[in-house]
Amino acid sequence: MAAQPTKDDHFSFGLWTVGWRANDPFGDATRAPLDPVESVHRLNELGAWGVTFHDDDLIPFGTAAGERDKLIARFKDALAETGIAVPMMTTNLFTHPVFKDGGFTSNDRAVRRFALRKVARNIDLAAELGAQTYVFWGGREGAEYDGAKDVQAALDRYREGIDALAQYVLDQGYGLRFAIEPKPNEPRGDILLPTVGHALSFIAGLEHSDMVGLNPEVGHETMAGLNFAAGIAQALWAGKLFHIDLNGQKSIKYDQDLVFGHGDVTNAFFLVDLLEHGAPGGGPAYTGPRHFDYKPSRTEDMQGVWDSAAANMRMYLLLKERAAAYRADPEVQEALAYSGVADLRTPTLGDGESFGDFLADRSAFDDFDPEAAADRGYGFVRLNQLAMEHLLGAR
Ligand code: GLT
Ligand code: MN
Ligand code: MN
Repeated sequence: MAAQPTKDDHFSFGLWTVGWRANDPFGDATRAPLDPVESVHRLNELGAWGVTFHDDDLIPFGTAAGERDKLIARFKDALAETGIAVPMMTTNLFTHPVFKDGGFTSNDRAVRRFALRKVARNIDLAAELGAQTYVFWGGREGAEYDGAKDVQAALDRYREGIDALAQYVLDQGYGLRFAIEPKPNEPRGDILLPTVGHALSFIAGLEHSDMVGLNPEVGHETMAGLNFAAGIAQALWAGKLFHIDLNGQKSIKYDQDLVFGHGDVTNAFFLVDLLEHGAPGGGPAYTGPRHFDYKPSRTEDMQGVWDSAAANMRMYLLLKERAAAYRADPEVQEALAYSGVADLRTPTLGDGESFGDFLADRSAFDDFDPEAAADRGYGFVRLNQLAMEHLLGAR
């Protein structure tokens, strides 16, 4: 069976994942608070490579400066003792009631200025800890009522905030890139930049669009009824997959944040296949952190927390092993060829062929036999059955 995770696998976890106390809108917390220093040690023992966090995960909101320094110092000691990296950091602009109408896009300008300042302070810490990616998840950037939010003005303010912070990073000479995390709803009724596609369009209009990419989450795209692996393919194609939040989600419902692969396991298989190998016909693979953004279910005690953390990594490794077997199977290669999957990489016009040449090519139209071409079967079901057999360990 699959090897134990090692630091070479680049598995990372948010402090807020294992540290989630399992309070939900209907019930109180079921677990005691977890010291971030303990999380670093436990995750290290399990084979993780990195931890990520919001400012408030390490330094509770409102902590005085002296106490803040102490918390950072003892956290740094834990990092040094374990060799655990901090590849990504982010800001909490959603828990404190001041952000109830958002951070960058609150209708209250003073709140927007406070939010910007809170992010800038934590960006300084991210640079100090050597993070490469800074995530923006705008969970409160949205509305419940269509008349309550001028969406176009909100997008202007969102852009203004990201542009200003990108300029700050460049001026400070920090080596950070930004990654926007889409989500369609929850906690707001509707959230701005609800999907990968919306966020890609927004990024294209930014002043420093080259340093801004995506941090898509399995559950969030699934909540919108979208195919996560297909969204990731487009993000890779656009050169914008800067980071990824792996977890599990069963269909369109509340954000479940299950263990990776415990939702749509078929989509998770093709996702890992894509991340590890790139598209079957060629194209870029993913080289960034394999980051888990899950929540240990409310039913779990602390043993269940660490078991579920380990389960994320094991699911990834098992799927990676299965995907490698799928790719290496000669019958799969033959089925891929029969299906014409790699043929789609061939440009539709010939090399150097002008549109005039194309119009003059009788074989493209006048002499083309659509009835004969329509007779072709593509063999997609056979190909998918081979994938399922590999996924189930039947081959
Ligand atoms: C929050 C959210 C996640 C985001 C985190 C980053 S915070 O837990 O549910 O999806 O990735 O802000
Ligand atoms: Mn997430
Ligand atoms: Mn989620």
